Amino acid sequence: MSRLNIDGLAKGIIAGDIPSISRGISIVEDHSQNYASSELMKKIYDRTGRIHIIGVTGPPGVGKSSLIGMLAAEMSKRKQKTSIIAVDASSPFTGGTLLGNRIRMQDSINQNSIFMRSLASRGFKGGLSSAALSTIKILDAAGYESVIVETVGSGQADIDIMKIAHTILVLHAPGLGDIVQSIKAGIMEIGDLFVVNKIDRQEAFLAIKDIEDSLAMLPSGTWTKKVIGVNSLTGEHVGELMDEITRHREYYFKNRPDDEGIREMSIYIEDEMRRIINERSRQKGDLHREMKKLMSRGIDPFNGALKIVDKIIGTEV
Ligand SMILES: Nc1nc2c(ncn2[C@@H]2O[C@H](COP(=O)(O)OP(=O)(O)OP(=O)(O)O)[C@@H](O)[C@H]2O)c(=O)[nH]1
Ligand SMILES: [Mg+2]
Repeated sequence: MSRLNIDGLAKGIIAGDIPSISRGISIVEDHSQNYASSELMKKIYDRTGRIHIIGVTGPPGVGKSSLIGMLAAEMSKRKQKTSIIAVDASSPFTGGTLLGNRIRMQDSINQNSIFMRSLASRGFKGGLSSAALSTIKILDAAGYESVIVETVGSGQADIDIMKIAHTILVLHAPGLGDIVQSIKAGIMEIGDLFVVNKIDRQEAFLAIKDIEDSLAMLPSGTWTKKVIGVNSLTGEHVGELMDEITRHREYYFKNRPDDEGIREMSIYIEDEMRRIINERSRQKGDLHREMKKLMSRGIDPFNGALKIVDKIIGTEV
C-alpha cells in the first residue's frame, strides 16, 4: 500500500469509517505488511490514548462471550461507543469456538453499532498479542471509548494481552473446576473485578463466598477487589457490574501508570523477535542438523539453545 493510500486510510479510521477500520486491522494482522502497519501506526498515534481496555478472562464455557454481549449492549444503552475483540490462542486454526462466540454475541450486538472482530478466526500466522494491540490502537483512534477483549484463561497470548488491559474481569461459574486452583495460578492478583456467572445455579453462591474469602487474604491495595454474581443469559446484575467497571475506569485513569507505553512496546518486541527467529531458522535449513550436532557433543539443551540463538540473531550471552 502506498504512502498516499495509508494517509487516506488513516483519515478514514480517524473519521470512524467501518470499512477503513476493518482494512486497517487486516493490515496490522498481516506481518507481510509490516511497512504499511508502521506507517499507519505513525499516522494514528496522536489520536490514541483514550480507549478503556477491558480484559475478560476465565475458563472455557464460563460465559465470557455471553457476558460480553450483555455488557456491550449495556454500554450502548449508556451511549458509549464500544467494541469487542476475541483473542483465541488456544484454537487459532479451527475458529469453532469463535464461530460459537459470534452467534452467541450476535443477539446483543445486532441492534447496536458495536464493532466486533475475532483475531484468531482466519488462520493466524503472526503474533497474536501484537495484532490485538495494534487493533486496539486502531479502535482507539477511531473514537471507540472502550474495547472488551475476550481471551481464554490459559496460554501465553492471554497473559501478554492482559499486561495491557486497564480493567481485568476474571470470570468463574459453578461446575467449572476448582477455584482454589485459579487462586494458585495467580489469577486473584491480576483480576480487578471478579464475576461469578450463572447465578441461576445454586452453587454460585458458594463460589462467590470462596472468592470473597480468598480476596480477603490478599494484601489490601488502593482498589478494593469485588465479587459480583451475574446471569449472562437474563442480564441480571449486569448493570451493577457495569457500574463497577465504570468506577474502575475512573480509578485507573486517575492513577494511570506511566509505563503503559513500555509494556506495549515489550509486547511488540517479543512478537517481533519470535517472528525473526522463526523466519531465520526456516531460512537456515541446517538448523536441525546443527542441533543434533550440538547434542551429540554432549552439550546440555540450555547451552545448546544459547548457541543456536546466538547463531540466528547474533546475541552474546
Ligand atoms: N445457566 C446459565 N448458562 C449460561 C450463563 N451464561 C452463559 N451460559 C451458557 O454457558 C455456555 C457457554 O457460554 P459462552 O458465553 O460461550 O462461554 P465462553 O466462556 O465464551 O466460552 P468459550 O469462548 O468457549 O471459552 C453457553 O451454553 C451459554 O448459553 C448463565 O448466566 N446461566
Ligand atoms: Mg467465548
